[in-house]
Amino acid sequence: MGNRTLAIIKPDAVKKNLIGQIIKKINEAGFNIKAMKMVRLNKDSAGGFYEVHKERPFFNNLVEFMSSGPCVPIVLEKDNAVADFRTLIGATDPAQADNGTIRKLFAESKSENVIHGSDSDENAALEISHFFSRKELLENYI
Ligand code: FUP
Repeated sequence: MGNRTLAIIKPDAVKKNLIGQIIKKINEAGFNIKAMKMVRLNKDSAGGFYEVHKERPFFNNLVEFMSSGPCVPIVLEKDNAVADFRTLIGATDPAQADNGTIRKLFAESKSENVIHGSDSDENAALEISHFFSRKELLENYI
């Protein structure tokens, strides 16, 4: 078991039926799936998740987009999970992302860029708790 990061397969990728291809890339890069679900965020929840960006000009669009359809939050485990997952997804703007990254392969714009990855261990812990209860993370029954 390594450390953890939070991924979200965003609504654009879900609409384009890319969930399977994206999870395949994630597993091939050595990440293990610890927890996963499909949810539809409302605007309050999407705004809360991206609270750090609330003064930015793109905030309203971001909240609109992230609540526009279901998304797939996933808790991933790997040594060096946060940094390695940021490398795997590539730059925020797919036009700037390295070849072979998930955003380069599948995303079309900076605002609708297919996937989220936590940017620090501290934020990973906060973001995981936004979506998953202790029970969902630690126990395997419902
Ligand atoms: P990232 O860490 O790569 O997901 O990027 P940021 O945390 O900087 O931004 C979070 C999300 O805000 C992006 F995924 C998409 C959106 N965004 C824009 O729409 N426009 C921008 O100029 C920057 C970010």
